[in-house]
Amino acid sequence: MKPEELYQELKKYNFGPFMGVADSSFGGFFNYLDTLKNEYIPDVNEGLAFSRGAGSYLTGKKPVVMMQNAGIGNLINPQTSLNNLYNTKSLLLVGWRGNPANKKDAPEHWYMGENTKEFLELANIKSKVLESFDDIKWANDELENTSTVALIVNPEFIEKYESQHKTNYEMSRYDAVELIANNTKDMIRISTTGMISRELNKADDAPKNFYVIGSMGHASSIGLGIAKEVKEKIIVLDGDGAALMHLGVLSTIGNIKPKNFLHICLDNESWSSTGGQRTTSNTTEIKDIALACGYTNSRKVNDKENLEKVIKELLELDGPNFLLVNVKKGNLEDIERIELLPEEITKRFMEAIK
Ligand SMILES: Cc1ncc(C[n+]2csc(CCOP(=O)(O)OP(=O)(O)O)c2C)c(N)n1
Repeated sequence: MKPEELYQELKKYNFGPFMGVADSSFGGFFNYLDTLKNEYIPDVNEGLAFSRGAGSYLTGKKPVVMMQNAGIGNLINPQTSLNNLYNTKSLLLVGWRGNPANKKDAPEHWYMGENTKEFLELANIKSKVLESFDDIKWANDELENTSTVALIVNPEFIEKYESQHKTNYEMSRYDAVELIANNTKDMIRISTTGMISRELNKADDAPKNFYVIGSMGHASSIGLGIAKEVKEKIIVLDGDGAALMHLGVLSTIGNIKPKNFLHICLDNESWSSTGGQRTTSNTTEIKDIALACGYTNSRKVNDKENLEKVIKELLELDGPNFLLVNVKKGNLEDIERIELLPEEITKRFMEAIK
């Protein structure tokens, strides 16, 4: 199905506005919507997209909330205690990563992939796999009787559409990751979901690397849990999308004030891992938020020379320290998945930091 056809069909039933967090399964639909005026704004996490949708429903709209099935985790609370309780309504489009019928997806998608329908059902959300325009009519009809209905989208079912979102930065994310890796050798490094972990794995795989391949937005919290218990430096490699998804943790970090904590955010103003859709980081000064939350030092760089200089400086200073690195959107071509299974990452990491 072409993104523009899906959009036009949804408009026949007056659906809109559109909101959510991108999924590579149907990243093209996000990219298409972003070319339209006033139809779509990205959110920081799926739960907040959903409650924004509830707000728009209260004004008479028919919101469409879009997400990867991983985002169902962020959705459960506002679904069970907002839409389900108040009968505010939303149509969900949910990307089906880890669908057991498809060839093997990455490990972070296995459990949710096998249980997507069950999770939705348990949250009182009726669902159907999107296969034709009839399913949109079905969803529209169902919304007469219930608060939230989901159309599950198989990867590749919606055709690709190139992202039109442009940014102005020069340094590639991989160059930044490599430089950071070279300057933090043998340190404990916690890297975020998506390509940033893959790029760290390629640049300098090491036993003290903990790759957070799922749980988007949780890398800094994992790092914080470790930082409180060990004396060694902890380097967290975050993305802007991931940092924004659970930005509240900056307050906990600033409150606990671990001296050994360096939080680096690679900000490309995009969800590059899912196709380069824009995030809202261009209007949010995360560096200043970190400082306002109680980080000790917070800096921003956008070229290799300064990146190296500032990392060296921050590693010498007591933390928690924050470094925002502006990088180009885009991923290293043909980068491999991390070979180690998540449980092997845990075992190797625990041995290494003993
Ligand atoms: C809860 C949740 N929502 C969505 C996703 C899909 N997802 C994986 S990586 C990613 C983008 C991460 O963006 P960012 O942190 O900015 O890093 P970048 O890829 O741009 O380097 C998204 C949206 C996910 N894994 N989990």
